[in-house]
Amino acid sequence: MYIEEAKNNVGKEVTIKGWIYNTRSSGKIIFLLIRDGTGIIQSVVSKNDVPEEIFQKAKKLTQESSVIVKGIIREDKRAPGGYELLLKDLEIIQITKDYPITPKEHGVGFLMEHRHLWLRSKRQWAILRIRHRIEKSLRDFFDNRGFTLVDAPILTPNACEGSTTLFETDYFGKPAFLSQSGQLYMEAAAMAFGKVYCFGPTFRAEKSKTRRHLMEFWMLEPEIAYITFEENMKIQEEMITYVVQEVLKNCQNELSIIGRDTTVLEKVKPPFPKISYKEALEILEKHGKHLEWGDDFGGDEETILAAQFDKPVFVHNFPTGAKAFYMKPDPDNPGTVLAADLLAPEGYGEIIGGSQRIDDYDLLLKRLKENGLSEEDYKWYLDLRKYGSVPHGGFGIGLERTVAWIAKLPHVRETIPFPRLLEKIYP
Ligand code: NSS
Repeated sequence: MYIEEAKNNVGKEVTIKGWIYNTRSSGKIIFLLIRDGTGIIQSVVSKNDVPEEIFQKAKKLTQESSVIVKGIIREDKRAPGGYELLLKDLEIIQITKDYPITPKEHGVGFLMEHRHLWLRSKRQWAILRIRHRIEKSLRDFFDNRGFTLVDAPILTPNACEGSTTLFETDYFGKPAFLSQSGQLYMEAAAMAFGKVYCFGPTFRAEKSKTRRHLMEFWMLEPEIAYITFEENMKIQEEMITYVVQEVLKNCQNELSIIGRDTTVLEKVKPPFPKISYKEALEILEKHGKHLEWGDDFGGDEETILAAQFDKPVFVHNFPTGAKAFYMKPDPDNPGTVLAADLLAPEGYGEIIGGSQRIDDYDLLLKRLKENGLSEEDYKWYLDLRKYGSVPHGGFGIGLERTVAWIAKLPHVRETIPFPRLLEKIYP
């Protein structure tokens, strides 16, 4: 049996294969907290109820020793989780000595060095289960709407999001780069399949050490032929609402383990507020942050903007110069592009970046050149504007930032099993 199935096994004798999370003894009774990956259950070893040999074995158990136990499940409101195992038999697989992570407090640096073990802790378990639910609900959202999953390459010949954050590698004597985004490939795929998405790791050599930046992060990127800018934002609204609802429905245990107050999440329903970049500058000015037209927002600015609303907020119509080469100019607002970022509430900031793409060949070529990119490198991408070009758009949602917000974590490093941070690649 897996521990999560305890409620269906009350009164039955079961076998649990797992590890000792913690032990506590009061003379004639030993309490073992056993975890098996699906949950934690308290197991009671009573000197009066088991052979002396089993009681002596139980006494030897240490944190993270691996065991197979047999016993009877009973309901007990006082036990953590509401169920308890009355131990009958115990097989020791390994006695663990000197497990480095003890129930006392450890610094984050130490825990990160032991990330391979830290994953076993209750809080990390809960966070990564929430991550899993978010990934699953994101996929389900698009699968249920007739999107085709198209995998983008990881090794790429050119940049999508600016050349300053590229990780370069050698590809048979020529430079190649780890993908910053699958977008350009999704634009090709959208012309073949209509509605597509990719979901994979992306890489950015960000020279910044912030609570929002990873060098390797996961991004889901939908791309849709014939979509309008308004429709693009509407899908994002529906997607975020769906994901939050799914987490609330399926992760109550995990949310309570990490102590997440869910009242804010319950408010996440459409419509989301929308402000223009210009309005955003005015809000920032009121909060003592002066930005010039064209300046990009940093973490501090996003935090201020996001904190003004109790739902995610779209910031749209950014100045052309502040954004990527492929974004379509807004004919109604010269000098700006049809791009929107979605900022998460509670001060989290940007979790989605999206836009309408340039569909005109000549304009795209001009923008490439203005951005110092070579026509030769982007020949295939330009082809898409030569053969049946249509209005289209899409967005990218950063998984780790979304997990950080939904789980209300202070830093993205706990949202991914093995984070790649500035100059840190161990374990
Ligand atoms: O650079 S983005 O704003 N946009 C793109 O990459 C587009 N090509 C997406 C598209 O339209 N298909 O990145 C999108 C999101 C951003 O909102 C963050 O949530 C996340 O990707 N992101 C990051 N997360 C963690 N660490 C880093 N360094 C990072 N950079 C972006």
